[in-house]
Amino acid sequence: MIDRRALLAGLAASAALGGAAGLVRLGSAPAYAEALAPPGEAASGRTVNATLVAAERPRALPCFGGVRLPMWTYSPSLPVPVIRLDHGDRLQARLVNRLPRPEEHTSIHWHGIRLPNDQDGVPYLVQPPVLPGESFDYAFTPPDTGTFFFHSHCNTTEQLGRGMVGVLIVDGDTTEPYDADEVVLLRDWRVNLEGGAFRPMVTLRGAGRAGSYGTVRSANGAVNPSIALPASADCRLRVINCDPTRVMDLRIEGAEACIAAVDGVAIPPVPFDGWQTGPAMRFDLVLRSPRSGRSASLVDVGGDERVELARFAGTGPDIRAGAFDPRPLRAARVPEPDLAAAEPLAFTFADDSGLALPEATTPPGFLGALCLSKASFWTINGQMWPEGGHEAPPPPLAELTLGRSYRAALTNRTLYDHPVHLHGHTFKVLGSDKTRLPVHYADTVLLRPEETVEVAFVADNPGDWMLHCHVLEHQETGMMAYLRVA
Ligand SMILES: [Cu+2]
Repeated sequence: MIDRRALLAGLAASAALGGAAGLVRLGSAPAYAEALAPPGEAASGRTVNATLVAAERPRALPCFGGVRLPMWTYSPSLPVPVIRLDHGDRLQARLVNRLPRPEEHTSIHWHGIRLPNDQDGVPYLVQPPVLPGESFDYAFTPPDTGTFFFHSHCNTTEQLGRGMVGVLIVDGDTTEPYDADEVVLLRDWRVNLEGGAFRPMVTLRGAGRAGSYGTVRSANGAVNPSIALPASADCRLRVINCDPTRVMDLRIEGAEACIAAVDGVAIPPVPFDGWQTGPAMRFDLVLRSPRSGRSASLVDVGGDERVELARFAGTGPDIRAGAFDPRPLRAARVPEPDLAAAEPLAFTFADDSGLALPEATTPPGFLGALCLSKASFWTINGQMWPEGGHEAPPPPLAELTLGRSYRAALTNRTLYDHPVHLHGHTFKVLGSDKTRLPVHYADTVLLRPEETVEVAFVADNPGDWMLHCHVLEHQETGMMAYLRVA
């Protein structure tokens, strides 16, 4: 149970820090300070049931240009299933494995949800792998509202690469309804459309460098779609980067917007001037949509050339005439770390410098059942996720005391980006030695080359929790470990 006074004190401190940096509009503070009640108090008594059948379903997404590809998905819903809960609802989800390849086991990791360890979906570590023909039942009540997603946690490069992703939204964080609420799911696809096939999801060259990029970029399964929004309205956009590989530098052109949540966790609205968004990272924008007949764009300026990913078209009569002053979300209930008493930790993300990076582009051949590649390139604190893989996991990288606050320096000693994800907990992101960021909370933190980001968190969730890079080829070639909280 969170101490409400401690939570509010922490929020006031965050607002003061942000205010000092000139980023937080003070007018937003009172509504933002209306913290969410714990789901126990808000419990709806409702259970939402979902059945997710992992199977091969040949489909032609709009971004495939009419070509059907052997997608692996959780449901016939395209581009992905969206599970929507109210805060306090219990989710009961049955995963059925009907994947066509013998021994292609799977599981579901509910990314960013602070759930009980045995629901976290990491095969071998917290649950048995779910083999073809088998099923597994998940049940939990998400403690936080926000924008989340789910995916498998073994051979994820291929399973997610072929389409096995879903969105999980927990409602109940608005202080006033927005005029629209849209998911914008961003990802690339590694496809050979002429050949009607997926390209190999893993290459040695990619795995040892920035990852193997997709060849077709998409938003909600389409190339640069036009998303209709009510005109001149305050619209919530839930932007999710579920790409296996690509870090996007996302901007809005042609409209005013504020960032209202990062990785599902509300922050006082901050004017949006771009967000470096690594794989698995999300943010919620409130966008004043264009006037009727006009459009705005979501663009990625992170690569060699600017790429327009989606357009937002103002449709119907203009809704709002006044100045853009979006309502904040209600404050989250992530426990506030005690920085004065926090124990220091340091995690260094590096490459195995003894190894020359190969030029070959042949797939290294994944040991599917062990959840790791034969090739290893990456380390955390000098340790590589070893050959025994998930089935015979190494000792934990660190053993943390249940209930204690920790302050961790996450350092990238490589030439490549690493979005670092910790399961079962949410970081408070304190600062970076390279990038200026508002104080915010996140479950996945992007480390640029040679950057150190300081985070803090309360180890309040007992169990074994993965800490890994979310560039999936990096994860599967060594950059993976776990922390034990007991
Ligand atoms: Cu990485």
